[in-house]
Amino acid sequence: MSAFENIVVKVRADQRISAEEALFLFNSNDLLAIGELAALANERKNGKNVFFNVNRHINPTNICVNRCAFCAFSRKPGDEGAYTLALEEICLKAKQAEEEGATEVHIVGGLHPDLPFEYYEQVLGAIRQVAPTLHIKAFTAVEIDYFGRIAGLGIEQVFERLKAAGLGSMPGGGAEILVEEVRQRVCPEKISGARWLEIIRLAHAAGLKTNATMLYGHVEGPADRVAHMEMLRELQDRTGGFQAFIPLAFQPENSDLKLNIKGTSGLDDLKTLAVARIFLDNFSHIKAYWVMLGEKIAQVALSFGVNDLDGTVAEERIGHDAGARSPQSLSKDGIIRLIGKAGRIPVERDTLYRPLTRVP
Ligand code: V47
Ligand code: SF4
Repeated sequence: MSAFENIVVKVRADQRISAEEALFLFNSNDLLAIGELAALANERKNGKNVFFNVNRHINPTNICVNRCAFCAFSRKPGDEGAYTLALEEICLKAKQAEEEGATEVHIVGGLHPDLPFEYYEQVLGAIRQVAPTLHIKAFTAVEIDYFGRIAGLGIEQVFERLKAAGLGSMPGGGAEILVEEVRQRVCPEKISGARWLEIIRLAHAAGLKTNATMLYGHVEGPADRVAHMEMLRELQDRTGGFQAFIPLAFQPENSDLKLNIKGTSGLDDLKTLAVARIFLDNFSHIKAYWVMLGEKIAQVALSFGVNDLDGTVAEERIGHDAGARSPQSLSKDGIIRLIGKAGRIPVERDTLYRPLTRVP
């Protein structure tokens, strides 16, 4: 049997493929065969259902002590375009989101040099007060680690305090590529891959669900992507706390990596999503984040193992500061159309993947 046939046999039998086999798939250009296998793995878990939610992103500040080479969002204090939202502005955005039918706010921002930990507690508390029906998905593992350091608290205490203030779950950002040599090249000041995994383990232990992302299409190679996913698969075996895996296609404009790196290709985007679906057998959901992929690739991805299109998003900044050509938000009807035209069943979900039945 060929190496590929061996993989087909395993996937059909619902068996786990090895890291070497995932690497073999990355190095193959037989996109349709890989996609077919990923679609099989996905349909076994999710049938024809494709999830989305109605959400809004709020980025309280873009001021950040780090300078990740891929990031076009962050600013130093006093830089042109540097901002920090007042609590009232955050409340206004949350209230408006709730009125427009959102069920979730997604809150992430820079590592601000001066804001105290209490500011972040106040952000959560204020949103809970003005928009009590919203689920608050907030703060990457990178921010949680930072909060622990600025407040002089252990990570368990940070989670206790944030949960008490209204934190419902965490997004999957800050993972980038967990392999240390790659991290040293693209985000040397950021917490290590091992620390990212440790914070997420503690989040899961505190009862918080999280996602996991992978920033690809910069200086990493296929072996780094596989090593990254293998670390996630191992942690998921231990905790079961990950909900979705989200590959983030690198957007090169306005970042320090711009000069020598082009954006990802459609083939690479689809292959990465498909290999992820096949390799991460213990993740229920693979998300195509249309903001970075564009609507068209995100839609085609639904035939390559993907079962989640994220949400309406509203006011996305991180990808658009880096030149993403997608719109800043999609309407609920627009997402439903994208999914329906791909022959799939659109299912509006809440943050924890419970299907919602409500009058549109
Ligand atoms: O951690 C930064 C990435 C992430 C660029 O969990 C870039 O549901 C592409 O994590 N090109 C933040 N990506 C976004 C994120 C996310 C988004 C949507 C849903 C969820 C979820 C999480 O954005 C950062 C970093 O990896 N990023 N700069 C760039 N130029
Ligand atoms: Fe700061 Fe996050 Fe941008 Fe890195 S990716 S510079 S930590 S905002």
